[in-house]
Amino acid sequence: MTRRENRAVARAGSNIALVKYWGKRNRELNLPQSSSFSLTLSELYSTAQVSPSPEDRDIWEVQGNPSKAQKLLRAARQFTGDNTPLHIKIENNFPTAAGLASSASSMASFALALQKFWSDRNIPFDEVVRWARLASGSSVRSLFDGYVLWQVGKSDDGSDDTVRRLFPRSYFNLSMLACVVDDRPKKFGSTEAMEISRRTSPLYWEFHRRIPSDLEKAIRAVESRDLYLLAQVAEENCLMMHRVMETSDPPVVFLQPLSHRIMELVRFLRNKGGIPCFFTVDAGPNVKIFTPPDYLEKVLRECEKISELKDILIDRG
Ligand code: 2P0
Repeated sequence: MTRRENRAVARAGSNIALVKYWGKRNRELNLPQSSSFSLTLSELYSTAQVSPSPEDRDIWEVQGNPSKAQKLLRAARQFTGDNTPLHIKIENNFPTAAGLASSASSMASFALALQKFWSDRNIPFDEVVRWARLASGSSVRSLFDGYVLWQVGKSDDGSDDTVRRLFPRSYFNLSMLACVVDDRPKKFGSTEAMEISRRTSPLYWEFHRRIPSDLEKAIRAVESRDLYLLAQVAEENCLMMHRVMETSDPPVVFLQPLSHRIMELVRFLRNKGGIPCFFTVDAGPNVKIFTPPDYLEKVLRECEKISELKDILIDRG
C-alpha cells in the first residue's frame, strides 16, 4: 500500500479553560491577548480521519460549517506544498449543542491527523500548533492532555507563544459535568463576541490586567491540589469574562436565569454542603461543574433534580 492510500486518524479531547482566553492581539494570526490555562477532557473528544479523496476535489464530512477546517487545511497545504484532494471526516462523540468547545477538539484532532497523514515529511510540532491556532485559538490547548498552559510571547508573529502541558490530569484528577441549559444555536460566535468585547467593553483591559495573577493562582492551586483556591480563581475569572461581554455594546449576554441557579447551587454545595466543587461557564449558557471523582455521584444527583436541564454530560477523568 502506498502512503497515498493510507488513512490517518487522530483524536483530541475537548478542553475547558480555568483561566479564559477572551480577546486577540492579532485577529488574522489568531494570537491571544493573554495567556490561558485549561484542562483537556478524556471522554468527550473529537476524531479526525484524513485519506486521499476518490474524486478530484476535497470531500468534507464535518458537523456544521467547514470554514475553520478549510482555513487549517490551507495553512497545512501552504507548508507541505501538497495539494492532493483529501477526504476529511471529523466527528465529536458529544452533541455539538452541549456548549463544549467542539471547535477546539475538532480542529486539534484535524491538525494531528494531517501531521500523521504527512508523517514522512517530519512536520515540526510548532507548525501543527500554528495550523490549529489559525482555525480556532483554543484548539491549541486540546493538542495536549491534562492541565495545559497557552502562554503569550512578545513577538508580533506569535513565534514565541508557547503551549505545553504543566500537569497530567491524574496529578489532580477532577471529574466534569456539563449541565446543558440550552441547546439552541448561540446568538454570537466566540470570534465575533471577543471582537465586540475588545472594541466596546469598559472592562476588557481590566480582565486582561488580572490574568497574570489569576494564572499564577490557578497553577499554584493545581500544583498544591487545592480545590478551594482553584474554585475561587476559576469562578472569578469566568464571571469577569461574562461581565466583559455583558458590558459590551451590543451586550453579549450568554448567562440565563437557569445558569445562575446552577452556579448558586454549586456554591451552596461547596460552602454549606461539604462537597468540593466549582463551576465555569464558556461562551454560552451551559454550566460546567468540576468535582473530585468521589463526589461525582452526589453532584450528579443534585443536578438531576433540576428538571429544566436539557442534558448532563459527564467526563469522569
Ligand atoms: C476559552 N473560549 O478559553 C474561551 C472561553 C470561549 C470562552 O476559546 O476566535 O473558538 O476561533 O480563536 O477558540 C472559544 O474561542 O475562538 C474560547 P477563535 P475559539 O476556552
